[in-house]
Amino acid sequence: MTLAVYPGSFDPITLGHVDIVRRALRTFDQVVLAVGVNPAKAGHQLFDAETRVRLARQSLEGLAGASVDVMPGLLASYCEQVGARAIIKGLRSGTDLDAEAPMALLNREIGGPETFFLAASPALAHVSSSLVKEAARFGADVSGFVPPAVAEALRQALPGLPA
Ligand code: COD
Repeated sequence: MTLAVYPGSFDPITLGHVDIVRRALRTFDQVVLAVGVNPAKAGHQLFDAETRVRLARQSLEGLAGASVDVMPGLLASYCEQVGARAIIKGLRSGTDLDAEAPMALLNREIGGPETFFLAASPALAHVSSSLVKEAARFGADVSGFVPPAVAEALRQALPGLPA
């Protein structure tokens, strides 16, 4: 049984994230989407960890082999704790690679497993949680970029959004 951890902030989960989980499951038996803390984003989140986990669970419902967990600390330690053989990351651009490559090396050097990069699907490569939130704050319909449960949660968190 091969288990991979897909870590991120997931504030909130988007269709880009769901696509990465679905595609990772073609190679790994189980994929745990781990809702973690990115120190650069801490304090700026729209949704608390509990809500991000709930939305991720609703978004991955029915996807055999996928599960969702909270990762409050170090990714490498979490991977050891759950017996993960791989870390999954999605790459949308060269900018993502520049940010992710040092993390992959550091995670390996501190005892974590290898990182496997999946290229974003072209149709979703422009989608990010940050852009979705920004567009939603200004009243855009973002239902084409996020699962239905997330679109509903955004409507509740940002009451100015169109129904
Ligand atoms: N298509 C494909 N992939 C995508 C898309 C898309 N449209 N959108 C995002 N992704 C990918 C991202 O490239 C990333 O791989 C992943 O999805 C998650 O993205 P985010 O933005 O939700 O999450 P991040 O980048 O903020 O997550 C950062 C972590 C929480 C993973 C990081 O800070 C971490 O590992 N924290 C734990 C503490 C730790 O161990 N630190 C040491 C790190 S070396």
